[in-house]
Amino acid sequence: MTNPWAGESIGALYPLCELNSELNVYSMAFSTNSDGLTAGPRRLLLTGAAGGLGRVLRERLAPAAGTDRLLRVSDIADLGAPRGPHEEVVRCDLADKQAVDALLDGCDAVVHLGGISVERPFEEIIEANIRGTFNLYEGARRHGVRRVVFASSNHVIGFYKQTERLDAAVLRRPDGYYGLSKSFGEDLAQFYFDRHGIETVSLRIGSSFPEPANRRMMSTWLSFDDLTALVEQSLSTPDVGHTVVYGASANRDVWWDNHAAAHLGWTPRDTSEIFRDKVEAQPPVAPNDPNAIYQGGAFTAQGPFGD
Ligand code: NAI
Ligand code: 15L
Repeated sequence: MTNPWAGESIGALYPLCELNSELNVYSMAFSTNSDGLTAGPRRLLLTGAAGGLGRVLRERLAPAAGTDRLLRVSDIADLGAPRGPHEEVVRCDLADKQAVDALLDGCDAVVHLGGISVERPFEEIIEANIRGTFNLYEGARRHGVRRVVFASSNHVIGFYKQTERLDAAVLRRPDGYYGLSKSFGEDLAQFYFDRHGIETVSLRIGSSFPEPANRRMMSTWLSFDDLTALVEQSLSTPDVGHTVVYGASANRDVWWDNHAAAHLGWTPRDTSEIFRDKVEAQPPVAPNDPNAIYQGGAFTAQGPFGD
């Protein structure tokens, strides 16, 4: 029995959640059809599907032909027509609570990439990222969605120095309004697990682009293949509760320790080393440049806006 999204046990995508009051944790139970597959609708929602990572995952998370799985892709931007019978396209502003409620209807799991992905004035961040992620979890609660993979960011810990080594338990030190919104998203994830049993894997993504653009990204780079494997493991691993994992490839000078997320069984395969000569041909970065000091790099020095 394979999961068309992950090649792993399909059961993890369609859990029925039961509260174990003695342990005060939610445990997962699975119901199966006569064909051995898990019952219930089989629909994965991908938000932010028009963005850089959304375009990658739209293709890579597409269900295999011949299955009855569906991928529902959504964005505030145009996504074009559905790419086949396995795909549904829903244009939706995450800040619109009613629209987001309808967006979650019938979904089993969500990969939540949608929102503003850079530092911007708080008024913009609040709508797409704070209200938007709240609307997403409310929709998930109302429609019985059991699993969210949340695109958090390294900017929740951006004010740590590059000389420090961090695990998932460190105090968050957001480096701007954007980082604060991702920090709020992680808190929402924890709350909706503790209160409602909705499981989340929060991915503190480093820099996921075709290649690292600068020296800082030699540490933070996450290849698209490693990202895809991380998302697949996050969807299919049972009993994740709220797991926080850093998303970086197996780079030489990685700053992050993922021992607390070992249960995801994710091991990055790629490394930024193959780009070192190209990146180091760039002019050197001054020692007092935030890009050389802080894990969040230039984000630590952006804003405030409009003063
Ligand atoms: P992106 O900016 O290319 O894509 C974000 C998408 O969200 C866009 O298509 C945009 O139209 C959509 N969006 C914005 N506001 C929206 C709203 N109100 N309603 C619905 N959709 C809205 O960003 P990218 O690079 O694809 O990143 C995806 C996610 O991963 C983002 O949440 C970002 O914060 C996070 N992330 C990405 C990293 C990277 O290196 N690419 C690093 C860390 C986090
Ligand atoms: C992020 O969170 C952003 O979404 C992305 O555009 C990059 O800036 C990345 O972090 C980074 O830190 O390199």
